[in-house]
Amino acid sequence: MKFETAAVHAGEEPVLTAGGSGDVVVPIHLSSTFARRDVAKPTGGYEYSRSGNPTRGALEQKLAAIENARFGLAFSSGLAAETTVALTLLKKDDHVVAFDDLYGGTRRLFGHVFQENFGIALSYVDARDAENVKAALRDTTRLVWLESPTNPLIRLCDIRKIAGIAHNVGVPVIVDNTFASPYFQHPLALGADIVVHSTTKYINGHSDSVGGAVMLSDETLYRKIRYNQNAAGAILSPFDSFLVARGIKTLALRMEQHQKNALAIARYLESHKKVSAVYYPGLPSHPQHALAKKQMEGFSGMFSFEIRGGKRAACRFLRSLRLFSLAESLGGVESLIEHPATMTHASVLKAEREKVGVTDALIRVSVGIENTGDLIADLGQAFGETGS
Ligand code: P1T
Repeated sequence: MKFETAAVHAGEEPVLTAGGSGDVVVPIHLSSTFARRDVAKPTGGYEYSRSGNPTRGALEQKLAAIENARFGLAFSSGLAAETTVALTLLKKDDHVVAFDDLYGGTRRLFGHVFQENFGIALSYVDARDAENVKAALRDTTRLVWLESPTNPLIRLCDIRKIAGIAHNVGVPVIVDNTFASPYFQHPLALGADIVVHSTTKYINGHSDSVGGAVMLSDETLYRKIRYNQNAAGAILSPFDSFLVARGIKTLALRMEQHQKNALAIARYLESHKKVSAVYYPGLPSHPQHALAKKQMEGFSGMFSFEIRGGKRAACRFLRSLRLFSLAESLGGVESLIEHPATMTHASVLKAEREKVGVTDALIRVSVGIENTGDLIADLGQAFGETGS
């Protein structure tokens, strides 16, 4: 099955046999518990909705199908998915190598929770150069954590190369595929062991559900993560599972329009006198444009840019927009814009932020699926009001 077909049908084949109701859309099973006739025989394999729920199960099949994975798991948030993966793979005194440009919440989880509370050692490296990952590996390294493209600087790393380096010493590679979406990048096919997503973003796509996902093909590891998900209780509700399954059906269509708009707007900004830099992997000027073309099947709808005039100009510009909402999050049908230094990455220490390149002039854009001309007109009028 090709992507668009799996996105519509996986996990939702109508049951036409006796006892089935022929629903073409998975029902929302709200029951928190499931009755059984015999003590040792759960009905249909279901016991209690934290351990398993038919609506969540349908979504999990769809999640696996769109990442070409054997298994999928649906979590209550992206960070719940990340936490469960980390607590499955890490023990006290273990070491993690991570890309230095990551979502601020992921840095907070590793830096302030796993490092401070559980003695996990952390090395942040610029993974644009795979040799930096190699140099940071220790005998105690138990996982390599990557985003590609990264949040918020839209940097890429060579997933295949890094997976080769890490696997040489038996270390698994986890890729947060949120920015690319499963439509534009398949990290498992590039050698990654586990993919994580914030389904809050492109996968659900309508800014009306917070959720997370883990996709992988190793059965032993899947069973361990599933066990810990149930132990920790980090599950997606039946209603959210329905919403996410519905969102996935239009993922391919949405991603094409996100990309079309992002490319047009990135080109517009690149030639704007009030913009000093645009970071979008679809632009030939992006230093990793060649890697993007090799590793991704498209460039997605996320980019960031630096406005001339620093934080003052950034704030004035952001206040002047009418169509773009000034808000955290990304990947919804509506265009969102934000200031990473004071919003999504405020929990990262200023010195660390600036070392990576998240300046006060940086603005991050999640381009929606609206009309391209309307979006460019809104940016134009906001530039007009900056007066810088
Ligand atoms: O918000 P949550 O569903 O828990 O997902 C966390 C997360 C994980 N990974 C990436 C790459 C992310 O961007 C996020 C969440 N990011 C935002 C809310 C944001 O505006 O960047």
